[in-house]
Amino acid sequence: MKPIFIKEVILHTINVSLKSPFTTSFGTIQTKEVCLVEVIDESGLSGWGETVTSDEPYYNEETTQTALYILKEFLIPKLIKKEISHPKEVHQMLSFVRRHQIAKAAIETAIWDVFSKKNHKPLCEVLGGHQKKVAVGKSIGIQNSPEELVSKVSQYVHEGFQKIKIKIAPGADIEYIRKVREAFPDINLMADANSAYSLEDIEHLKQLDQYNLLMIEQPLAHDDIIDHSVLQGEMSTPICLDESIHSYEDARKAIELGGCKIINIKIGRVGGLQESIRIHDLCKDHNIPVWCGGMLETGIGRSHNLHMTTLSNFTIPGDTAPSSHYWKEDIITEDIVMEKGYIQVPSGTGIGAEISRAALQERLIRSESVVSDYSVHPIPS
Ligand code: OSB
Ligand code: MG
Repeated sequence: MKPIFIKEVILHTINVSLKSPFTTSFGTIQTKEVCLVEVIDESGLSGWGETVTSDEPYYNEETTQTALYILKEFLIPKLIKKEISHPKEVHQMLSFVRRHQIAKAAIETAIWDVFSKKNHKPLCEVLGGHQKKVAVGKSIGIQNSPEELVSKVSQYVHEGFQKIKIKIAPGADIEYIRKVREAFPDINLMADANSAYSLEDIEHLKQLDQYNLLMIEQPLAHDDIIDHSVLQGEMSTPICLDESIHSYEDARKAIELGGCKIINIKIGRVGGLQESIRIHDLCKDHNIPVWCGGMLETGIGRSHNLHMTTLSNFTIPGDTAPSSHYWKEDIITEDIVMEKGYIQVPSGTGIGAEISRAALQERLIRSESVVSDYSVHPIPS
């Protein structure tokens, strides 16, 4: 396949607003800044990625501003003006920077997009995926009452979503799940705690076992694997890890320790598509199903998620609802559409989604172009 040579990188910082606030155990999101990364190859083709950060370091330690800083000062100087023979090399090239996975993923995914376009292939084909359509689930933020939650669930079940994920936290958990399960005895239902509990809550959490949940996502600390393995020993509901998994190595250790039975793969959280593929393959070898988590992305990030989800071990519906379900306006020209709970993977080259320059302009805070590998910092060769 043809290599690419990065001539320019443009960082477009935009502002996006949610249709309605999204509440998790760490807070409420209403608007956020996102940095769209445009990588331009010497032939003039553009590839797109996005920072799947929020404005505050509450889900993990990165924010949109830290990602921008790391991109400008370290990651772009390392990659610009270089020939890249395959995007699978990029993660390794960026390993001189410790962590900052979301910043790394933003540019790595843009490189996968431009590379696929240059080679006239849809991204899923370059990734090795075969599924033509992906099953879609919906993540619902914490609601004011169990009744409001049941009405939201009802709406999404009727729209055809194949899995319903409910955010829980102390005070908004057992009763909320019980009411939803009573109203919908047979749906694929799961809970996401975003680290709101500790091992002291074992007896409390065990009450969830009676509701036949597909899984409980990240009940304990964001940086824990060991306590999760203790909890898994006590609970029949499968534990899925989200926040704890930042790399292939984290996944390997979690599986070895029995800290989870399912893994949520987020491209941003693990530093890009190459690391996502490695985690996917590792899980497949260990009979650990995976699914694609969401980070309230725009249509760009959502498109990357769709292509990744075509890999064979993505057997559980992902949080891949069209971004138009969340944001007032998207920045891609054609809305992603869900039909009967599935989204067709775009067949065009790369991610198969086009940026709307008009929508981008409307939401733009600033665009910064980088054309040189100059940095005040020593960048290891
Ligand atoms: O834990 O999965 C999570 C959003 C922001 C931060 C963390 C999470 C989420 C979601 C969003 O659940 C789901 C989506 O994007 O559809
Ligand atoms: Mg989660």
